[in-house]
Amino acid sequence: MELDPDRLLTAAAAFPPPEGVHFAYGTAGFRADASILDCAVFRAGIVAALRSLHTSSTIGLMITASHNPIQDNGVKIADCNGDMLCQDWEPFAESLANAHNPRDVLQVILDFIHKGNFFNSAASSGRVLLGRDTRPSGVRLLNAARQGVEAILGVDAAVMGVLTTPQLHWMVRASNRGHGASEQDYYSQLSHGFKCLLEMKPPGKGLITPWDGFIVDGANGVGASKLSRLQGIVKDLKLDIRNSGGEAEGLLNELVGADYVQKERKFPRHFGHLSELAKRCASLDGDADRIVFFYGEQAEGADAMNLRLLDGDKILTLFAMFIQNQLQELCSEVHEFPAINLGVVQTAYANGASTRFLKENLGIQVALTPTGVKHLHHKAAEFDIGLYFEANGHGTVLLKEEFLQVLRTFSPKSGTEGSRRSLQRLQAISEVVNQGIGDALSVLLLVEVALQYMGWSIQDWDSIYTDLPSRQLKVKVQDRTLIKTTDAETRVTHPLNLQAAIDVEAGKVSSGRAFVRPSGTEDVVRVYAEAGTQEEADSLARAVAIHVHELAKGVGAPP
Ligand code: 16G
Ligand code: MG
Repeated sequence: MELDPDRLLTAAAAFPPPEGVHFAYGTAGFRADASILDCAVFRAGIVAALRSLHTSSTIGLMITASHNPIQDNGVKIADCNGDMLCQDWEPFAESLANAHNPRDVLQVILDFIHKGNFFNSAASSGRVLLGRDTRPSGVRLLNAARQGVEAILGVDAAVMGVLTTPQLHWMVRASNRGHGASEQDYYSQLSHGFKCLLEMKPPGKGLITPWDGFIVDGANGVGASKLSRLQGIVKDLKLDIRNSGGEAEGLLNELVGADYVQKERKFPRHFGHLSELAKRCASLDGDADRIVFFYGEQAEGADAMNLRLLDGDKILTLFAMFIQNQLQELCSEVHEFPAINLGVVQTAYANGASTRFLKENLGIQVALTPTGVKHLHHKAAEFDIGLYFEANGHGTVLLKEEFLQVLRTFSPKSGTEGSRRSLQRLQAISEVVNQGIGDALSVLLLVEVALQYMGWSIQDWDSIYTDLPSRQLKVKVQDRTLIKTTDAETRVTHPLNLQAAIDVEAGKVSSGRAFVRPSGTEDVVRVYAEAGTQEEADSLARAVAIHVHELAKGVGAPP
């Protein structure tokens, strides 16, 4: 590769940094009020271009602020496998975003190259796919990203337009594997896998409950229109899409979307009719990389409806059961099939009831990682089939390339027609899931399939286990980075004595469990508690929050 300093300096001069702002590379890139983001996005374009040269492959750059309000925006980079930017590059991206002027930008790049992070053998040409969600600031910021990419000699910026985040990740992955990588190819692959799975349903399955489709909250974001395109292709899926971003429907992420439903436990706007709410409902987030499911249940002795939430833990459990069933059918009859390592990955936020169910009822190994999709994704990639979900609804299924190869080439010598079908079903599953990143559209299809195979209504699915009552609180402290954790954030090592205090509090309630961690997206310490009853979970969370406030220099009144 060859750097053209003049080209870079001239391009960088058009994107001066905003005064007094420090950009931190958060869990998934840079995010801020859209009015101050041009410089950071331009420079993220440079990072994506260099990454493309370094890996000799196509890279993606997405303009979105996910579930944040409409006036915010952000930028995320998709790496060559369609997953998130390799973590070794995050400090570089952050230093570049915070360089004071064009000369410093050049210097940060040269330092990075000289430190050996950049091979001399890097390619001389590269390509970055650019996508954006529906935010009004997206057009301007995508242009800034394009200029950043083009500031690096030899790298092309391909503007893919309005996409969901997972669609862009999918395109990067497909393109680097030499597969068709257009938006149409995405719909074709997902719908093909879905159709095959429905066709291969064992006899008698899927007829127990009438399949009424889903009422879907599109969060007034990009997911709504993409889902409606998917629906045009997938004939067997009935969807009633609301909050699709029309003028009369409201603003992106305002009182709608997966984050709102999961955190507030409230119905999104335009889900008001009591008679409908017993039906299957789903909610996407603003860039459609998360989904949660829900339905309404008549509250005892009241007119109101309670919201019953089926979060990432429930989706994970459903998928684990569905995939395990396929494997069991296959392995019980096709004896020569190699042993398969199936595992699931959760974070400490996973409800204890889900973890227990997965381990004890299904006998599946459960790994825990710190919060943040990148951690879960990498852990899940270690299994032949690895499933991961955060409770907030972000997750997917990963099938190792070697395992897929076995599926493609294996020809069973024993077993029934049904067990052979399991092989094909696993292959079809790999078409429906997005192996780059969690994808609301793909998860919706797989949930429909899994429910039909199980013959379950949403209420049946909900009842596989009962969540332990939980409570989350936030504590404001002087410096949240002083809180240090270990064991996938389940234990605190600093401040000293805090863990001992948490242990004592957890021991005072039935089935008590609590942990604290500094947030990666907000200036607070988060407290999570669960226990046998809601009162106990509430009191445990409060007691732990008070200890955090005392031992970690809380700001303001104790919680
Ligand atoms: C980000 C993460 C999400 C995580 C959340 C935690 C990605 C794509 N998103 O939204 O996975 O659950 O941060 O936020 O990684 P917190 O650190 O403020 O609790
Ligand atoms: Mg999102």
